[in-house]
Order: sequence, then structure tokens, then C-alpha cells
Amino acid sequence: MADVILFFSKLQKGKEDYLLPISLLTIAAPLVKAGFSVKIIDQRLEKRWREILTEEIAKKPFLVGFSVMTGLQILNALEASRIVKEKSQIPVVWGGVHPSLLPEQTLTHPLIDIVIVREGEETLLELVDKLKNNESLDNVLGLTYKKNNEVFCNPNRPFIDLESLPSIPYHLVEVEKYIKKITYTSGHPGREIVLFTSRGCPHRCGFCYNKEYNKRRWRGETAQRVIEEMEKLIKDYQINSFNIQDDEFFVDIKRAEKICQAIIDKGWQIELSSCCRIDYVAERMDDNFLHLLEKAGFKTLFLGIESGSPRVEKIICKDITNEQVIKSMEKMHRFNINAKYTFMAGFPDETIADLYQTTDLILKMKKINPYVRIPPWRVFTVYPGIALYDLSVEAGFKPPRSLEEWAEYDFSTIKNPWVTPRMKKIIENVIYSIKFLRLRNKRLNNTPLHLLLKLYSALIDWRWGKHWLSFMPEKFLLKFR
Ligand code: B12
Ligand code: SF4
Repeated sequence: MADVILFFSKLQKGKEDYLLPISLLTIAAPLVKAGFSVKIIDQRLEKRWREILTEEIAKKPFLVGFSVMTGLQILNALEASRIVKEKSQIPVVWGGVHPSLLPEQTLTHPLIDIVIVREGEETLLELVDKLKNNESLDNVLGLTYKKNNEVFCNPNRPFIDLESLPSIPYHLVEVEKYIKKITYTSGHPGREIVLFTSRGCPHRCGFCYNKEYNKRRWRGETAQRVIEEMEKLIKDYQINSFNIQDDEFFVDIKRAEKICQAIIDKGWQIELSSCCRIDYVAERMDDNFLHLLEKAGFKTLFLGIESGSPRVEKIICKDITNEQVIKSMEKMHRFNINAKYTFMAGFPDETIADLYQTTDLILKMKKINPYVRIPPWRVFTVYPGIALYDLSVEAGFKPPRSLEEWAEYDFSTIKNPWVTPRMKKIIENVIYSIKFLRLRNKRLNNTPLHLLLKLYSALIDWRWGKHWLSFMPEKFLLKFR
């Protein structure tokens, strides 16, 4: 029997891209170290999850914990929580980004007993101890809970010293199922896994959870700890590609340098990818540093630009300039690291003129590097706790009032009330046509389609240059061809 059940619910309706449930593995680590047994159920992989959950509940664990992000994951976690509640008196505990940012609203739901706010490792261990010994929860930092139908919010727990955490108990899951055989890092065959080396971010982008969730505090593991973790994964699971999912890996440049140097010294032939800020490349990374990244195996860096309009950059507090974008591009162009420049649209107060400033910036970037990689734009979504939340409400966003409403919240379509039908068309047409800008890809040079695509790509360039993006009749012709 397991003392604690931890449940990772599905994020999407159909088939989904799944990564290791690190949130659950990391909170399981102190429990395992303290001698508690833990069972992880990943709904994404387990067709029989209902039966497994029911069997486990019958063994009377101390609690069942759920890791929850905003969106559909809530609905799936509610369905599983209902099974626990219908079949037992076992406490249902929710943790993760969504309940941490809205603990009281989350607890008004009758299926949830306890919310663990922010980092869960120490709080969960203390909670399990208290439940085991039938003690009061009054002094457990980081807990919000119900007692006699009244909600109590204990003070927050200070951020954890990452060095104090026990190593991740990978044996609790079937790691092989989470190893990507086509890597995200380079798109080539390999054995890739996710890796976290730090938490938080000191910056203040208005669309990001970080400012509220991590209070602009960045905490990094030491280079030595990171290398030990990688070594273990290489040895135990023959990993040769690491998809680093830190909020911002490069905050401590010296640490990043040490990690890269150690990889080179060890002679590992591995690939790496992560996010990185534009201003870091422009202002803090010299050619020696970029060369070191290349040598260590960095194949892809995701560089967030979001908008080409200085006015929008100000609204979203991105704190970068178009000059830094161009400067970082010129630098990256000299190295064999795939830079992917990401954009967003649909911010409150963004205008059509702002959107066209962004397309102009992209055209300028294409002049420097015709093969510049720009993934389809993302649409701004209002998440709990983000700095742009109040401005979004002022602009007409109706805040969901319950877990069910947050669950139905849809990030895949352009629904922000301030986005006019014309802006929506432009955004959709940019997202559609950016594929053709991207088709200027070296790999297509010798294909029979090449000439046709080159012609269409030139038409797209011309449209972008003329700001004629609200009407694209050929989109329908191509759709029905
Ligand atoms: C990997 C990842 C994904 C993966 C899924 C995760 C997986 N395992 O498969 C994929 C790629 C599928 C994904 C998708 C999306 N993601 Co995502 N994702 C992340 C990312 C980069 C890492 C998550 C992670 O594992 N962190 C590491 C662990 C250690 O941290 P943690 O999850 O916060 O867990 C700690 C605490 O929260 C707590 N905790 C967590 N769970 C539990 C459970 C219990 C019981 C307890 C006690 C404690 C606890 O303890 C943990 C350790 O301290 C985060 C950003 C980040 N760096 O964290 C964004 C992030 C979570 N994602 C985010 C978003 C917005 C999305 C998308 C909506 C994006 C989109 N537009 O499509 C989608 C869809 C999500 C959905 N709801 O359907 C937002 C969340 C915003 C929100 N309010 O929920 C984040 C914060 C990114 C951001 N900067 O805004 N994501
Ligand atoms: S978007 Fe990136 S840089 Fe901005 S606050 Fe979030 S993690 Fe930091």
C-alpha cells in the first residue's frame, strides 16, 4: 500500500505531448527520503486510471494530491477528486500554479480539502506527518485548508533552498515512457528528457505567472548539482538531449558558464535547449560565451520578443528594445545555435498599428537572416495572478468565478474581448502566413515545390510589407485545393 497518492491529470482533450511529471516527482522526494511510500498515477498514460485510483484509495493513504495548471487539467483533476470523495474520507490536496494563485477560490469547491501554496516539497512532508499523527494543521506554513467549512490561510513558506532537496525519485515512474525519441532540442532522433536547474525569474513580464508566483526571486541549483543530475540521467537512462524547462536558465551567467564548461570537460556528446532573454544575448553574452554554449551542445534557444511595438513592450513590461533584438540576431547568426524568436499578440490596448510594427520588425529580422525561425505567434491569455490581469478586466475580460469556469478557459482561440474582428483576422493571417515565411528553409531548396513556394513566400513578404494582412483570399483557395 502507498502512504500518499499523487495524481497528474490530462492537460488536453485528445492525444497530448507529455513530459515527466516533475512537479510530482520533486514533491515525492522528501516523502520517500522520510520513509513514506508514494504512488504516482499519470492519467495521460494510464487508461485504467479510475480502477487504479479506486484500488489505491481502498488501501487508505494519508492523502491524494493533485498537480494543477489553469485550464482543462482542472476538470480532469476534479473528476478524479470526485472519485476520492465518493469512495472515502481521505483528504484531497491540490497544489501547482493554479491553486497556488487562487487558493481561496479553489477551496470553495466542495471536492477539495487542502491547497498547498507554491513550492510543495517541505509543506507536503509536514502535512503528511501531521495527518499521520492526527495533529492540527494550524502552524503548517504554505497551507490553506478547510475546518468546519471555514477556510484558513496559513502564512506562506519561505522559498526552499534547492540544494537541500533530496534527489528526484525517478523510479516512481516508468521513465522510458517519457523519453522523447525525436528531440525537441534539434528535431533529430535521440533520447531526450526534461531538466530543471532553477526556479523563478527576476524579470516582470506582465503576461507571466512569475512576478506573483516567484516574487521575482530566482533560485538556481549549483553547477555541480546540475552536472551530477545530468550524469545520473545519462548513465541510468542513456539520455543525450536535455530540454531545460527553467523559467530563465541564464540569470546567473557564471553558473551557466560553469555548467557548459563541465559538459565540455566531461566530453559528453549531448544536445541542450532552453529559453533565454533577448537582452541577455544582446548585453551579457559575448562571442566567447556563445561559442561555449555551442560547444557544450546548445542547439536551440527560445528568445521571447513578443511585440515589435515599443508602446506594447512598455505595457507588457518586457524591458527589451528592438535594437537589442537586432543586436542579438546579429550575434546569434554567427553561431550554429538555432535561435527561435517567439511573439505574442492580443494584449489589452494593442492596436492594429502595433501589430504592423511587429510584422515590420520580423521583416527587418529576415533581412539579417532570411532563415530566421519564428514559430506561430501565441495569443495573450489572461491567467490568474499575472500583472496584466487588472488591465485585462478593465478592458472587458470577465474573470472566471469558479474552478469549472477556469477549466473551460480556452487558450487556443482569440477570444479576448478587446481584440476587434479586424485585429483577429490580422492575427490569424499572420499566424497562417508565417508558415510561408518559414518555408524559406534551406532544406527545401532542392524540392520540386521550391519555385512555387518561393513565389508564394515573395507574395507574403510583399503583403507584410504593405500591411495588407486583414484579407487573404488565397488562404481559402489553398485550403480547398
Ligand atoms: C513543462 C510545462 C508544461 C508541459 C506540461 C507539464 C508536464 N509535466 O507534462 C506542457 C508543455 C504540456 C505545458 C502546457 C501548457 N502550459 Co505549461 N509549463 C510547463 C513549465 C515550463 C514547467 C512545469 C514544471 O514541471 N515545473 C517544475 C515544477 C518543480 O514546478 P511546479 O510545477 O510549479 O511544481 C511545484 C509547485 O507548484 C508545487 N506543486 C505542483 N503540483 C503539486 C501538487 C501537490 C499535491 C503539491 C502538494 C504541490 C504541488 O510543488 C512543486 C515543487 O515545488 C511551467 C513553467 C515552470 N518553469 O514551472 C509552465 C507553466 C506551468 N505552463 C503554463 C501554461 C500557461 C501552459 C499552457 C496553457 C500554454 C499554452 N498556452 O498552451 C499549456 C496548457 C496547460 C493546460 N492547462 O492545459 C503556465 C501556467 C499558468 C497557470 N496559471 O497555470 C506556466 C507557469 C508557464 C508560464 N510562464 O506562464 N506546460
Ligand atoms: S516571460 Fe520569461 S523573462 Fe519574463 S518574467 Fe516570465 S520567465 Fe521571466
